[in-house]
Amino acid sequence: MKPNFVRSKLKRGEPSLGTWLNLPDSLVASLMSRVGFDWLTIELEHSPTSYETAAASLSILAGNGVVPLARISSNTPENIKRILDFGAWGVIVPMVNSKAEAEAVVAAARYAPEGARTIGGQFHAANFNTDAATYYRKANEEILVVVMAEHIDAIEQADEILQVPGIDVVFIGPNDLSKSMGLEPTFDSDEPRFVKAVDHILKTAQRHGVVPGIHVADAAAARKRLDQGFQFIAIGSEVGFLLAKASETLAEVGLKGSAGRGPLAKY
Ligand code: 3PY
Ligand code: MG
Repeated sequence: MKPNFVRSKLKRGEPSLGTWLNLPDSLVASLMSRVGFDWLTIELEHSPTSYETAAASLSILAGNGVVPLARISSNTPENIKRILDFGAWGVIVPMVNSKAEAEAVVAAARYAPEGARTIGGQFHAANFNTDAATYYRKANEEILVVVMAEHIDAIEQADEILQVPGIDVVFIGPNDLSKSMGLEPTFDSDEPRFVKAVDHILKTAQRHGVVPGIHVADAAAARKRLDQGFQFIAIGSEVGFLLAKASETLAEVGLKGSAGRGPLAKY
């Protein structure tokens, strides 16, 4: 069974960079798998991607040596089980705001005795280049379980949430987090309450031996978060990169036209 090298890196205390795949297209996954990111996350929360497209993309990523992850649409056993059975090497679960919700994530993502994931499927083992029996024996050591801290409730409950055994990474969603605090959605802010919330997750994660992660908008922000001690860092998305580069190129030419709209969102 192929080892999940991202999980190993993170457990050794090393950083790991990835990005988001929002487009429902396995060819895009194939192209992005050549860039050099350690991992790529198929977005299922806010994108139109179907399970069929996701499964094809997960297989391409695994085949090309990139760790295939997926963010599911909400924290249910069905969502977690299905994407892992379709071959994701890890699951990113949005809006985990309490200890009970974190326990539910682990129960769905890990086989007994750590959890209660049910047995079945073929693509999970195939994506790890192994047979089903080996997968069932070893999956708990390879699957990356990521809970998102993206609500003020999760900040307040962080100490309890991050004590739940079986969680590998806590990943901050800055946009939902700021919105839940009554602020404008943003990837970063100097607003003291936001800065304090991010710092609280970082310190609490480090205290409990959970890997701290965060979504950032660009390279400078990734550097800043790495320097602070974040390890699992997502930079924007493939759509963001596409729009940013296209806007920048057009702006550089400097002709006025329908494109005079300025740079588009980075996410
Ligand atoms: C957020 O910023 O809310 C996110 O979910 C980022 O992944
Ligand atoms: Mg979010």
